[in-house]
Amino acid sequence: MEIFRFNRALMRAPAPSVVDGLRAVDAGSPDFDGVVREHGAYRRALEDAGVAVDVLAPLEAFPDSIFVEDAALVFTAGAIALRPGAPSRRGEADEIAPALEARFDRVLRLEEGFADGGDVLTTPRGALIGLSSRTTKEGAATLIKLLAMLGLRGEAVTTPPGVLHFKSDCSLIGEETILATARLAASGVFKGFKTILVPEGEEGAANAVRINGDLLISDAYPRTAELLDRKRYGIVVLPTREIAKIDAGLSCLSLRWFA
Ligand code: CIR
Repeated sequence: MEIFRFNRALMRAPAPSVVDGLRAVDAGSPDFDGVVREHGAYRRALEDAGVAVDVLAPLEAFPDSIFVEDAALVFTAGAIALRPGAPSRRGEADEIAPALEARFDRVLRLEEGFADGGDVLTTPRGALIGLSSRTTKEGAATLIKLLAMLGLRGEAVTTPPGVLHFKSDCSLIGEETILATARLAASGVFKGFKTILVPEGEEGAANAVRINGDLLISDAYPRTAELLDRKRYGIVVLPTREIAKIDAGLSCLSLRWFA
């Protein structure tokens, strides 16, 4: 399936400052070595799925910069450097722009409003842009214009209150199928798609990553793993205990595209 066909990815190595990453609720800081291990396991999973991974140098000044998904969007047609909504993350777009310039013929920049890539779900019908505490109406409207320049459709939708990013609560796992939390699916935003709901209490499992034939999911959600395994998804279970302490899931650790 075209939409899941990837052969290139960008990641950023964790800096020791990652232990100070943003979090909504402080349940203790992640362990640096643990983050490095989770990052390494993720990288190997991408490589096993047939993707060539470039890992950018760590940025001590930006604790959350390993979550490269929030600073940019990447497509075969080109890349967009975004404007992350959290003040401490704003500079990440400038930091990633040269890496995008080196890899894409066309790099656009979001100049107005704010938008995090974690709020953008790309589907075969276009991109759903969740308005959130990080992505503003102005950012979404500007992004829709930039997506159009790359030949893509964009649409602003809502994110449930209290949810960090739109994709914290959903992922595209089949061309017509979205894995989602009940609270997000209830908003009606996935009309026309098939939805698979994650079991109650496993909301974090909705942030999964489909790459080629593999579906990367977190090891913290056994009931979701069983459900997806029964449906014959090629699941690859990855550790996320440390990055979860700073509100991260799997999609945010990489930018993926087909070149
Ligand atoms: C943040 O709050 O920005 C980071 N601590 C976590 C970002 C996770 N990114 C994502 O879900 N796309």
